[in-house]
Amino acid sequence: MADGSSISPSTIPSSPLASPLRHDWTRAEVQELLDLPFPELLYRAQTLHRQFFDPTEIQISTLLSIKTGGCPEDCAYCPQSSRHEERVKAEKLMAVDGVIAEAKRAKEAGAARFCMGAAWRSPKDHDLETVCAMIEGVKGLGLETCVTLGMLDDTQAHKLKAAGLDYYNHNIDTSPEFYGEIISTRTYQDRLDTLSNVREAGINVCCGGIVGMGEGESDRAGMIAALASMPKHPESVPINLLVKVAGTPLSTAEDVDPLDFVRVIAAARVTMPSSHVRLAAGRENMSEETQALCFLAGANSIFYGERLLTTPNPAATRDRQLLDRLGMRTSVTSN
Ligand code: SAM
Ligand code: DTB
Ligand code: SF4
Repeated sequence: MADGSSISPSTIPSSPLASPLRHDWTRAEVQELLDLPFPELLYRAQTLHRQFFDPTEIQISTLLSIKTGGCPEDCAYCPQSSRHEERVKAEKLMAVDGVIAEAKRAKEAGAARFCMGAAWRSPKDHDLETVCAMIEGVKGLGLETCVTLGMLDDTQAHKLKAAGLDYYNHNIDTSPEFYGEIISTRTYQDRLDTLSNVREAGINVCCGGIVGMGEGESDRAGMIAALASMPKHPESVPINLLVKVAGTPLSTAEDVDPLDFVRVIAAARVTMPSSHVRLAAGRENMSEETQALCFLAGANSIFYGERLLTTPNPAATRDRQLLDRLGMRTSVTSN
């Protein structure tokens, strides 16, 4: 971290409003952002946030695991991988009716978007038909829809689009260089290929990653630079703080300094100013003050409801209280 006296004129533009939407961010430039004095980084993030959004508004999405556990992939962070000492029991794909009933509850609790996650490497064709029926039903309730089903080819992406899917979540998870330390059963390029199939089908992209997996600061910079140099920025950028789950290889990963986590949120906001930046997994173990700092740094979306996919999330009533304390409110529409 630089001290205030070492700020060079080149690291701080004369106007933080200069050219806000860029697609050519380098890792070195993002590293410079992460190294800025905290007040400077937050000022830049807030200035850009206000150009694109009302800083008092938070988008809220509710998650449901529609197919839990038994996943053949080896993602080191994930409790649903069948390759780890398994904590989560493998279940079958939920029935459409049960999913719609959960979506109704989420809507009544105030969610704007309903995100359905499946522990698959990629969906099988007959399962995809069922997921399409879920999307149609959830959309019929007036909720935005998001699914995360693993890798997709272009035909599958078009089927989801035809069912009315609004968003597809597929994370790059970390920097291209660190990726191989975390997952060996699919490549970083596989992730990019799915993202490009999703884009080409005309579905909005939800793509982000995880902080706290033992990556270096330069990997955090590399992850943000990779997201921010996509030809079109993901419309939603979830930044997850690793949820350390017993039985996974990352269960004993080192804690992240909360202020460093806030810096990653701010760097996402500065580099992708028109995207929703989601303070995603990890809030259960985060102080409300750190969450408030994340909102000040430009986070404007959260997962809402007491469960993520398989791990706990703060109760909706607690989140309502926190937003009230901060004088913030949930947004009715989102991108
Ligand atoms: N199987 C699909 C896939 O991997 O694309 C979809 C579900 S997967 C659980 C979705 C995302 O959740 C992962 O890409 C990862 O970023 C995030 N995730 C999973 N386990 C996590 C954990 N323990 N802590 C934080 N984020 C996690
Ligand atoms: C994302 O980036 N985070 C969510 C969602 N997309 C699918 C998942 C978080 C999972 C946390 C661990 C669990 O609950 O199993
Ligand atoms: Fe499977 Fe997704 Fe978990 Fe990886 S992150 S093990 S692909 S459910």
